[in-house]
Amino acid sequence: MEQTYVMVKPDGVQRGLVGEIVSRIEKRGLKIIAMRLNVIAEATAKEHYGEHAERPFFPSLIEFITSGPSVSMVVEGKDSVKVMRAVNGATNPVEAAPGTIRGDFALDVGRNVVHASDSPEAAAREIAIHFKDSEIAVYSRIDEVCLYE
Ligand code: DAT
Ligand code: MG
Repeated sequence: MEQTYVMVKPDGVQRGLVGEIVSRIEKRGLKIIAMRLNVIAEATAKEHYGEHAERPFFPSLIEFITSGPSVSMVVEGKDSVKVMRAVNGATNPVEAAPGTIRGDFALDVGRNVVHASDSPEAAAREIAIHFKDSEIAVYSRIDEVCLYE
């Protein structure tokens, strides 16, 4: 089973969307195997978004992502990287399809509510940035016999 890193960004927390977003992940059949609410440290945010360090929006992205509490998760399931990107919708919410989190709850690319890793390699890197091994729970969900063929 594949793992991915998911974040409800500070705008999602402030707007009371944590439950809605967690619910969508759970109902899809994906399993939450780690979860934490905290204010991400600046150095952690810069490491997380390292690939964007040279982009003009990088300073405002770091300021925003560290501006208040966010919820970090490790999510596991079949093709979870691809599935979570689809659940989140397009980066620019204007382009995000209705039914996706961004397509239902966001309008501005700089306030797009959620993050999910864009590849299995990025997922492994991001999970290691945000969680220790001991914070990740290995367990079966009782509905897995119905979810998977
Ligand atoms: P994603 O979050 O879909 O993986 P990304 O990795 O390209 O998208 O960018 C990371 C975040 O940076 C994105 O969620 C919002 C912000 N961002 C991206 N492009 C931006 C832009 N042109 N202007 C402002 N913020 C932007
Ligand atoms: Mg990205």
